[in-house]
Amino acid sequence: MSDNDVALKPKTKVEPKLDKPKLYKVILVNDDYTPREFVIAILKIVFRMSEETGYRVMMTAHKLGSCVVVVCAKDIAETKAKEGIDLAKEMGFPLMFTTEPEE
Ligand code: TYC
Repeated sequence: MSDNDVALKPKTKVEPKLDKPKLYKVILVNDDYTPREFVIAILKIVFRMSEETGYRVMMTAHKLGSCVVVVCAKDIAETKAKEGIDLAKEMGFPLMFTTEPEE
């Protein structure tokens, strides 16, 4: 064995275990005042939904009290919820979106 035959320790790279960022639900909340067509329009504009999907989501919230619109990163969920609320407020409607972490 020559002097150069040194056993090299295998390099083990320690990857820090990063927690997966939590996903957030944007929830559409029913109310008695916002017109159905306006709710659908907001879902189309803010969440890029088709008329048909917007109708189904609106009707689900109308009948059950609320409906999950989308699940996404926290900052996007909060921005979209605020966009929807602000657009409705501009038109004088109390339409509400909330956000909450997915289980
Ligand atoms: N309930 C409203 C009405 O009858 C329509 C509506 C649906 C409003 C869903 C809000 O999230 C909502 N005009």
